[in-house]
Amino acid sequence: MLRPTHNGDRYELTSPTAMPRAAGFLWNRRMMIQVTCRGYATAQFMQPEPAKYAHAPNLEAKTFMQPEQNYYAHHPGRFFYIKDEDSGQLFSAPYEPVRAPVDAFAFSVGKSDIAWTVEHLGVRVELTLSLPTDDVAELWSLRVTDLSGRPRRLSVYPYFPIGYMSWMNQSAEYRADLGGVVASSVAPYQKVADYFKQKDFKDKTYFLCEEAPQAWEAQQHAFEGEGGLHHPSSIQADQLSNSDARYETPTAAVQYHLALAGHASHDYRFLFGPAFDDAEIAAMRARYLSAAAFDAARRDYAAYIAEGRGCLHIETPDPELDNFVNHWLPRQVFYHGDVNRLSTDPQTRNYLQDNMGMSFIQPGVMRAAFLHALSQQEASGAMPDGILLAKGAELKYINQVPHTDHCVWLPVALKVYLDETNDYAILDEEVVGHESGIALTVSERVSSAMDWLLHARDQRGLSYIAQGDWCDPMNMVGYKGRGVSGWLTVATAYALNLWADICDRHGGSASLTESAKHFRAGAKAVNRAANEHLWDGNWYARGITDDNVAFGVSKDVEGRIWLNPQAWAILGGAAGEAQRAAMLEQVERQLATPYGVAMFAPPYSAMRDDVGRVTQKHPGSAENGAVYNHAAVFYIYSLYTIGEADRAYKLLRQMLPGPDENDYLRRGQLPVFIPNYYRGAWHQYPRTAGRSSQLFNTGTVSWAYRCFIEGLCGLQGDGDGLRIAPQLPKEWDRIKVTRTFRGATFKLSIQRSDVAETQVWSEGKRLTDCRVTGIVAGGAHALDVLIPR
Ligand code: CEZ
Repeated sequence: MLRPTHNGDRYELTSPTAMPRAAGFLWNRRMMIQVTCRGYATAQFMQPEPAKYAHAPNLEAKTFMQPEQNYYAHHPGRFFYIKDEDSGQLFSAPYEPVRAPVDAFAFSVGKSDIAWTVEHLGVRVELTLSLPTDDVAELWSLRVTDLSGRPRRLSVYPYFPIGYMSWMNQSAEYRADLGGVVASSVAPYQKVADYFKQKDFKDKTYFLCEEAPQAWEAQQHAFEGEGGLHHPSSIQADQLSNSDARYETPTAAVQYHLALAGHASHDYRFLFGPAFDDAEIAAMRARYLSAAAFDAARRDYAAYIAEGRGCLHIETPDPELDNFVNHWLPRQVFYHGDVNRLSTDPQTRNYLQDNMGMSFIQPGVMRAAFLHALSQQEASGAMPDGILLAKGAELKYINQVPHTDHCVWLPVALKVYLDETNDYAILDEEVVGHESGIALTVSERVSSAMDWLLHARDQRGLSYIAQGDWCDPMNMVGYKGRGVSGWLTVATAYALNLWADICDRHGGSASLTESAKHFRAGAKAVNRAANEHLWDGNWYARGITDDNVAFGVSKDVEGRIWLNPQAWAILGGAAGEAQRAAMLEQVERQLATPYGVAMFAPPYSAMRDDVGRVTQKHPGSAENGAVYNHAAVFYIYSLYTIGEADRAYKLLRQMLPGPDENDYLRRGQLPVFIPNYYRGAWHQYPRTAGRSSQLFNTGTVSWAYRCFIEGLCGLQGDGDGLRIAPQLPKEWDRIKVTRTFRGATFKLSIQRSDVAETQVWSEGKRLTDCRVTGIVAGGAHALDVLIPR
């Protein structure tokens, strides 16, 4: 039902019904599209805010990308009906809207294209979707082949619904001069000022056909008639009716009469996308709509995706894991780092962590992003809620709600970058504040952010939460100005310690040495406060509300134990050994599920108005006690820092769907990305536990990649060297690893042996401290690593 193909470059699903929401996604710097195995699609492009060119049939709310999207018959999608003109039988590829039980089905997700092969009624339909690298458009190719061996008379109908474009003005017609259906609209607005903002919008949607069709429908109702999408009236007729849409819902459907000799094939190509005017549509046609241009675009786009190939290749006893780590995880890291989730105002913590992942792929991108983020630092040292990326961009949605954690992510992300590059010169770089015009060095700015964190604490020494921390919907713990975050408190200690280390390593100046002392002392004080006010006996509390009620504590019936404070108390050093042992045991006892570790438990069943809207989400979904992978990966990373190799690996593996079929079915997702969550509430709602959110936007991936590189394989940059300290799970005897690092290639064979401690051998010599130095770009190192049994 499910298998990797093409040496892991593709993943194939051979049923359209087993995992109906299984999807793949493609993106470039201007657009992204997610398509399900059954043909439903969600696409958006940047102008510069996210916009759509294929809409739902009703007025849609504008929102950020949501988890667990539902699909329904009229959901936007890309469909191809095939009618046998001799028998009158009908089916559609990939599967919707007809849902005929097809004879053969393969949904094949590649890194730079998505393809289907569907066979029914003695006909094979092959579809491929790819994107150009720099334009907004979908490139669709369709091949129809006879399998029966006899001459065939078919009708082929691509159907690309365009949906409800605008309540002000929408229409569509077939344009013989442009060679396809063109729908036009006016993006709705009411304020005069918006007219000037929107007047250059791409308000047209085109569906262009390389080969002119025999007939078409441009109006949704004319297409469907009384037959409905399963058996559209216009398809029941001999010929589509050549309709137009005049303030009626536009659609794009065309008809080809196709006579095929036995075993013969016919190829079609289509272009679908938004445009400003006819001239742009004509230009897109000229640029892309031919066999040669499709091929060129495909090669070009594959080269773009290959830029994200990552720095790690593993061969372990788990081939499914290898496939994910070698092929798909770096791709998802690259997506986040290269296009910032296609947002013009990414949340500061997302922006920093997404770029943190780029340290492993294109460190220059992380460097530039880090400087850019710092340029938006406020005079107080605080970081804003979001980082503006485009001219005229504004803080939207959650970025209008004050969160207090954004400074924490500066040293966290910087540490990964410095380990990967040893580019300590970045600390002396001057960054001009975009509002103040004042130039300060990176180290001055990070120090002032750390001082802001130290300052934003109450008289007990605990960090204020305002209307949220890492947990966005935890908006009512501190909205009156007094509530504190347990997680942010221990995370502040982690950030301060990280920054103190960085200052020390950079060394040189007396002021940096002073800073290191100052922040280390600060971290100590913060940790002391955490232990005094937040330690609940076996774990740390999640926070203390405005009205001085500790929550996330043993007496809570819901929301009793949260993962984040435990993970970051390990990282930041608040937790001593005995505390860690107690926490780990409780996490296992209360938060473990077969699909990963839950973010907290038990989930809330009703509003707690001193915690906030997180408690109003459905129990087990999203932040209300799901296996929220971002939180899980913090914990996993923290386990690697204390040598808990087995616990860490178990949870890391659970983050990926599979490898057994039942697990795939339950998660409902292909192992080509990590979703932001799997449903939790394993005890309360076992039926839905494990279900994937299908949302591939998640801060998880940079950390997950880091866990594989620095944790499992133990290959972490360290000043001028590479430290080697693998942490294999006990069930593994040996692995092979190839890691590129600072331009050099390391090939390692890691195996268990009768040694008391890890030994690293290079060309017959044992390295004294398991650290390779003298690394030069282009160099090649072959290492034998022996680890204790
Ligand atoms: O957004 C993510 C954020 O992008 O939620 C994380 C947070 O750390 C990330 O920065 C945890 O809260 O507002 C909401 O209720 C949403 O659920 C968001 O919190 C959530 C999005 O669904 C994910 O894209």
